[in-house]
Amino acid sequence: MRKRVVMVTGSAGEIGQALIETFAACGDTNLLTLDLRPLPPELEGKSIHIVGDILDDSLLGRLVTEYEVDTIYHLAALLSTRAEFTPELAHRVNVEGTLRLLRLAAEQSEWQGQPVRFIFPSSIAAYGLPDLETKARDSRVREWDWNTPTTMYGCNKLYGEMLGSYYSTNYRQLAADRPVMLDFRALRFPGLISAFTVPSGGTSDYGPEMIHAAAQGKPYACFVREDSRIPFMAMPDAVKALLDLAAAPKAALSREVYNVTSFSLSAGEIRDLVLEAFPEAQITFEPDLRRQGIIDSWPADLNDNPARRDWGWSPEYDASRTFHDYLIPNIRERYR
Ligand code: AKB
Repeated sequence: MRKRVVMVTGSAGEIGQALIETFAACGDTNLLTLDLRPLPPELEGKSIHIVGDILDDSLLGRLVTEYEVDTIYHLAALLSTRAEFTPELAHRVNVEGTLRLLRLAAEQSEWQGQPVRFIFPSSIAAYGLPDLETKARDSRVREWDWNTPTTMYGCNKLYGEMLGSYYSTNYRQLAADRPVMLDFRALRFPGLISAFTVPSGGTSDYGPEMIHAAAQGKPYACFVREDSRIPFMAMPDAVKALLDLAAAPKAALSREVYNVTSFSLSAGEIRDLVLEAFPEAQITFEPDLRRQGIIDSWPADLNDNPARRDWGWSPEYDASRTFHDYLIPNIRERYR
């Protein structure tokens, strides 16, 4: 008999590692994790980990002969800055990879006779505001506002959302016998900040990089202007959002894609919070005009009312708790 599992792609990444820790702490889920890289030693044994590529059809084929997939957290992606340097590779991983996982979930749903849940982290990169005046005016964007991304990653995420919607509502719409379809749910995340991992390849990375550099006594030159403002979220809230959305009753959901956010800070405000904890920190601002352009096109804040209303989304970490209770003590400990 095939083993029933929850599958996590991109599991060696920032969200993946935090998700594995959370599942392992509950102890009642068989986790099948997949990534190009092995997991860090502290996560070994907490999942059945496969080192492999989501673009490898024969690997995916082999996995479904051995496992019955209950839910997929499809986290594998190339982030926004990295994707601008390798746009075609980003398209392959972010779009073709997502398509392959959606097809796997569609086949599993049909074979099991019940919908496989497909949880997809999207991003504020799905938005593209045309200028700073609009960004200041339309500060709390709704899901359907400004879906005009300027980056390859943003285009990939927006299209990934649309593909997920297609597979969950219109897949094989002309077939005489409509299959059982998958259950697609997506979150548009703000910039995420973890105390335990440092991001790579993103454009919102200046937030976490500033904090991790200060804790190590390293100078940090922030690549965006002091007044640059985007929303952020602490990693424990990101994991909570994924799990809460996955657990929500289908009937409560009025949409497939939900904004979620916690707090919004300018780069200068992050610097001030970092200086409170690390008064010796050397933080300067040396904007890189190209990366600045990406941040300027992302919203200053998100309207997450539908998530609050439909499935009770409520972050547990505001800016103060994120810094004082989560980031500063854990990061201090990490670099001690
Ligand atoms: C990035 O900067 O690319 C990501 C994101 C906001 O999705 N952190």
